Amino acid sequence: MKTLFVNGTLMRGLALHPNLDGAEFLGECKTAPKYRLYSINDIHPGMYKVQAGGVAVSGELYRLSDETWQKVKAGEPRHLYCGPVELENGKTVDGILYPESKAEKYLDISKYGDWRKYMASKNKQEVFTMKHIMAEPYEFDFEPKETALVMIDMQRDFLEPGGFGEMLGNDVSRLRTSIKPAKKVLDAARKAKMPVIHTREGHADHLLDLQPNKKIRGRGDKSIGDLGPMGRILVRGEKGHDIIPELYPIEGELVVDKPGKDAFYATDLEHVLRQRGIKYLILGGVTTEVCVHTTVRAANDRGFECLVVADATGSYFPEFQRVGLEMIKAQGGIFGWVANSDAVVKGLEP
Ligand code: C5J
Repeated sequence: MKTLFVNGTLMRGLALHPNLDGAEFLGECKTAPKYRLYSINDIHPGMYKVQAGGVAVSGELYRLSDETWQKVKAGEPRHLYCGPVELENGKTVDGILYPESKAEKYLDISKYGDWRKYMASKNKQEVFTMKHIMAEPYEFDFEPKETALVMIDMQRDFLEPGGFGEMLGNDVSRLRTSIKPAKKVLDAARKAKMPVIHTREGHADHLLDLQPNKKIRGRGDKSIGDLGPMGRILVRGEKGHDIIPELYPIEGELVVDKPGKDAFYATDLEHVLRQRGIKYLILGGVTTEVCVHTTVRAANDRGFECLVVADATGSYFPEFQRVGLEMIKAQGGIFGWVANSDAVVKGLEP
């Protein structure tokens, strides 16, 4: 058994640390005043230890089985490390620490000492300035501070020759036209310091999160979990499951792993968006009629205003691409708005 300090989660570990599934919540606590706290693109907090000028950081304590502890260590990005964290009561436990060199480029929020207090104060102080993107069926009005870019499933298994999409008999070049426009929008969002979230469709290596109907659908020789040219098909950690190099997430961007077509199903996406105060989503990705559509519909039902970047999406079927986009903006924008990448990039300019 291990005890782990987690800085600033919001829902007793369930929120930003899916790796903590199965951990026992022991209570809230503070560190000794020896740390600095950073906001990583306002998506999650990071902290590191200092020799002088540190503050006490609020967080939560968990008891973990050895197996969960291994999952936590394996699940954190490579540049994060687990190390000893000194608590206010003098005890030392393990915690997730951020190297000082990596934290430097992010906003120092140490004076709050608490991720939740920082987020609350931010929401109060900010001056809101609506912006517009020329879209269909009419202008998309959005508040940049409440907007996130969501890139859906830009994975090798869907976009690259040899992947699952091609094994199913599809022509991947139809999806690859979306890469350049998606990169333009990604760059514009990064420049505008807008939160960026990438999703990946896939399953744990034990496949216990794979519904039997999804496993057998298609009646192909091979299906999800079987060995393909890029590793086990749509299995997390395999080459084919990862995001294509052209659109690879940069540090601080959130990657949401989803077992379904809907990015809200069995993920913490909604919680992350709500706690960040996000109300508007700009979406690209593949495929238009499957995961983009399912996610946009789910987001719309949850009250998010969705703009789909037409040329940053793609389908293996030209008619589905056209009709998929039509359906979003039909009936006065029944699911949301549609615009081209140029209009989105223009709308994101300062
Ligand atoms: C599919 C997806 N098409 N990301 N997945 O199976 O659209």
